[in-house]
Amino acid sequence: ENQQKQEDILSVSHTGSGGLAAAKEAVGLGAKVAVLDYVSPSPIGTTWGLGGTCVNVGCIPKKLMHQAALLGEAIHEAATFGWQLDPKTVKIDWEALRTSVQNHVKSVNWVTRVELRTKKVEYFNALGHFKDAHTVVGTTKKGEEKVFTAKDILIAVGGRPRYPDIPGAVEYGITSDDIFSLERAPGKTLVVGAGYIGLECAGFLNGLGYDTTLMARSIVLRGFDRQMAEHVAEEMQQRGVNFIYEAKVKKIAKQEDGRLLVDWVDKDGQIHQDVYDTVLFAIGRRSLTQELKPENAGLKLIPETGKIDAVNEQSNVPNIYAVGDVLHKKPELTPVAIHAGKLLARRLYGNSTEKMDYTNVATTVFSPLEYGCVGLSEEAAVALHGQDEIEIFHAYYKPTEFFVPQKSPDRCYVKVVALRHGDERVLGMHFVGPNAGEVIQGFAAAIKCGLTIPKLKSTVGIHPTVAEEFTRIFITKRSGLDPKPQS
Ligand code: NA7
Repeated sequence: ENQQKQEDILSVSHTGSGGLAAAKEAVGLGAKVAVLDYVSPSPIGTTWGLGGTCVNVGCIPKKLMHQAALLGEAIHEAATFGWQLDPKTVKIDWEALRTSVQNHVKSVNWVTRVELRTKKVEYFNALGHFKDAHTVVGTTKKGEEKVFTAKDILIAVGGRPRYPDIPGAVEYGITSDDIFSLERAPGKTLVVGAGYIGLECAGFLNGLGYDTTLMARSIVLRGFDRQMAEHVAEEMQQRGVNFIYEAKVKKIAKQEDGRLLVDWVDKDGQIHQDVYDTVLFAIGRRSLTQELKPENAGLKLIPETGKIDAVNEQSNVPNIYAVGDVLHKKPELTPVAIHAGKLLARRLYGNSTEKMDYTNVATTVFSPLEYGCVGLSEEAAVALHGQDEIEIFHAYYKPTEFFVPQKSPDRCYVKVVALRHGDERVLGMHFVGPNAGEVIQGFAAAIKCGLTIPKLKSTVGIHPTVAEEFTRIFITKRSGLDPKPQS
């Protein structure tokens, strides 16, 4: 079958957040839209349904497993509040957790499918590649080809986890593509990579009670505020995650008992061996752009990363656009892709001129003690404006709910990065503590509105919350005063 399909816009997208958002918006504006979607199985054979990384192997299952870990913690605290239970008998049933998580994911897959149908977006389960700038060939699982021509083409294929080039990595390692649907309990786990995903996975696995080691080749959370990143890592260490810094895995082999023998080298070149049940790689993600045969359309990629250097989501080919994780130097975050996709559709098929603003996007690392931030890190602000022009407000705080179970508040910390002179505009806000995402979201809106230090200080807090800590800041780093709580 070689059927020619003509569209206004074709989204090659794995039905990820960005592609879907653009497709639905474009249909609403009267465009004829088709979406190509295809998930290649992971090396161990994991595959999934509609909705892309966020829904299937990212934000959604991650948040649920994080929540499962938090609940485990809460059970232990509950006794101090008078709940009669025996914490010693409390343990996680991995199969039950996985089933619950996957049931939710499947329900979202279903809703996505129905939505595409009701919104009249044509959906094809086929892997796309360019024939020319207006033509894409989709190949189905059975090897059948369908040809699509479109006025505009949107690339929103996102990325997949990378594997290191070492013996045994692809054969025996897993990634975030596999962990949320893993058949067996992960057991003793080595997480390799200290980015967002590595920290989150190590955090919830440790919280669920699995012996967890995180191996970092350099620092944790590159690109984030250094002090906050260290807080997150120290807190995880305190909770029992074993950190190995400046180390690299050299080889993975399978023992006769099925467990994995890992050779790794430390910073002095010393070789070590350890046995794990699971090795999870979280060493970054690769864009799926090469598979698109971009050369056939004249589409240029950044050679080192395969990413697309778009201006207002438009690539070097005028009718080819891109949103989401395939974009060069843009945040790899679902809501960013959704927002950019919607605005692009409105510019293409509505009369809008509104462009995507990629600055001051808030985000949260769902580490056991969460880290939410928006705007500039301390380092970035100083690099941009100079030390003399930047004021850093900071404070440690004790969440009220930490007192009864006598939880350590050592790492609960807020930091506000602001201009020191003029209107004292707030450039960045950083929060380590419970519900960091909920806390930082509202302040992100305030920063969009031009929040200043006087305005923040004149905001009345809600007591007792953790978010109110931002309204109580008065100690600057420059003053040298102790930011620890006095009580
Ligand atoms: P990131 O944020 O790119 O982090 C990758 C991490 O893996 C980082 O700590 C890297 O260390 C480390 N890394 C990279 N290559 C290797 C090799 N070969 N060996 C060991 N460690 C390595 O990727 P994530 O997957 O965590 O997250 C990607 C996005 O998904 C993120 O933006 C979120 O939005 C969700 P480095 O700092 O380079 O020394």
